[in-house]
Amino acid sequence: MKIIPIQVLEDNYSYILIDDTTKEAAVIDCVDPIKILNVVSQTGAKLTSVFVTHHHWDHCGGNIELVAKKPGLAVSGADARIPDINFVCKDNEEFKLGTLVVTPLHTPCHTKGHVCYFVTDHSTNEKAVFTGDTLFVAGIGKFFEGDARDMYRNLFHVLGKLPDDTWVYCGHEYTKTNLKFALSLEPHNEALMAKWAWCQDKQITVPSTIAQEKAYNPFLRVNEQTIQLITGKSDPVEALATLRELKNAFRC
Ligand code: GBP
Ligand code: ZN
Repeated sequence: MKIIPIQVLEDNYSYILIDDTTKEAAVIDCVDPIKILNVVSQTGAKLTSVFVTHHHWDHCGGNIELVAKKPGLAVSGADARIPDINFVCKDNEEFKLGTLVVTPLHTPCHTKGHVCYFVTDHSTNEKAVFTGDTLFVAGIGKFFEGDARDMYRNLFHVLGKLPDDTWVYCGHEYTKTNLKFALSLEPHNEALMAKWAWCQDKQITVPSTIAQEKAYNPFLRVNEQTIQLITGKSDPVEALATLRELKNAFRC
């Protein structure tokens, strides 16, 4: 599979996902259809689908214009607030993009209808997950329509169960500010220091991997003693709630 990150708006990511075998393509989160169609046309692939992570306009505000330009697109998601949605995907119910296998993972919390898309290429054994505003590099999304218990499930029972070598493609470029917050909590975490040094001259910091996120993302480390001590919470769900509040208040 081929994945092309496209920077849109101030700090959003859209992605083009291409099945090398059939040249079928999907766009993950479309807010700037002109930009998307330009990139797709340069690849020679055929755009057949839109995978929407959640209903916020910066992730699907381009749907209507895109579908008007390319009638017949399959628009997948799990929230009736998504413009032009025509395929409501069920949790864990696989579908295909060409030869790629796509597993929608329901991850309610940032919004009630949030979906992450786990994609497997069985011809190369590559795996990728598009995490929208649920999991960022070194951070997570705000809890607009859920609570810490919901996010704990998303992080530890859903995304954290994916293979360690799954590539993580998130919905915003927030890496540097997320790492600053993480370093304020765990200044001696080696994986964190290494990621901080690595990202300094990078404009695009995706993808990471599930293994990397487990090593430096504080929200995935609420079962570690360091994070429990700093939050003063030995219950990981409570620690997660406290971390979210600390991040909301954090100014770098
Ligand atoms: C900052 O503090 O650096 N740029 C700001 C944060 C995702 S976008 C902006 C912010 O709040 N971003 C959201 C988030 O989850 N951030 C994680 C974090 O700060 O740790 N959005 O555009 C946001 O989801 C939106 C759109 C929100 C429509 C509500 C509606 Br309704
Ligand atoms: Zn959002």
